[in-house]
Amino acid sequence: MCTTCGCGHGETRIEGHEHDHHDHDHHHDHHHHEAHGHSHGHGVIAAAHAPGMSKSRILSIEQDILSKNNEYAAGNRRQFAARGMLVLNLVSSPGSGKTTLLTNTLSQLKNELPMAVIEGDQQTVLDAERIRATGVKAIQINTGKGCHLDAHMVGHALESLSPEEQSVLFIENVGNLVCPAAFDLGEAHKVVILSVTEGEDKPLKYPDMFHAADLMILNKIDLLPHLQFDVDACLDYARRVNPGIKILQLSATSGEGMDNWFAWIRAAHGLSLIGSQPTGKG
Ligand SMILES: Nc1nc2c(ncn2[C@@H]2O[C@H](COP(=O)(O)OP(=O)(O)OP(=O)(O)O)[C@@H](O)[C@H]2O)c(=O)[nH]1
Ligand SMILES: [Mg+2]
Ligand SMILES: [Zn+2]
Ligand SMILES: [Zn+2]
Repeated sequence: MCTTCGCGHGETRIEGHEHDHHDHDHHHDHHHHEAHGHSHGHGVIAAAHAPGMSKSRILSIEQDILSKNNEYAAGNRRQFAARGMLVLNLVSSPGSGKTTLLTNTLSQLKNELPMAVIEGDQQTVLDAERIRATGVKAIQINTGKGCHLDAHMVGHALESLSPEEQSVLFIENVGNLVCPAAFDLGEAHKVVILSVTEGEDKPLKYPDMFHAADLMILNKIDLLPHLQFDVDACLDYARRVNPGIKILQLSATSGEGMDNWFAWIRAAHGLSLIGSQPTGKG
């Protein structure tokens, strides 16, 4: 169940993770770093948009879903901080080039930084297989009818993935420029990828996502000579929605501009290491 679009939920499958995922409410309060063998589903409420339900009832269900998600996200974030990990949540519409960007990034940086990937799609393990082909470990979450990853799914994926201390964890969200904006996964930054084939107006049409992101990657710039895409207007729209957004232009296939992205990752990783320095409390 998605609070944003009201789409289905409750069919989540995580590679190597044996939970039942039937739709039912569950109130367990487990910590995701502890193994747990309970059986529960990930669908919080199956029929929030049932006909006849009052607006205030729907609103309270939505608030409940988001506040539960925020609790799980806070737990993930504590775990990431304790392990000195940099976690990036990659969000975009389908096909903007998230997996291509990741495979090229992993190939370039794997001898320099420990890295791991959580892949989110409705169906298939294709993207996780593309990632694993680089030699970097990855785990696939399939959301079924769900339209975004949530913090609870990510917590369970972490149990199977067990990323290294001080690693960079990339989370590729389900391709969707709307719903993933509302769900904190515990990441340090949302990174929104927009490709030039999508049109320069997307930051204005889907402002929540561009508002939620700290970095925007304008991808597929190798195609600009073939398109009518106004780069300056696009950057202006993104900054209107989010004046603080950092923007990088690159091509994940030609490699142009990728060095700036690598530099951004190195800088963010350095900050997450500083954040995890012992405070003297033991
Ligand atoms: N020309 C060009 N094509 C690209 C670039 N980046 C990705 N592509 C192509 O865009 C298509 C989609 O790329 P993916 O990396 O699968 O996109 P994605 O965002 O992971 O897609 P979903 O996971 O399905 O949302 C593929 O055919 C890529 O080869 C780029 O910089 N330039
Ligand atoms: Mg992908
Ligand atoms: Zn949705
Ligand atoms: Zn659980």
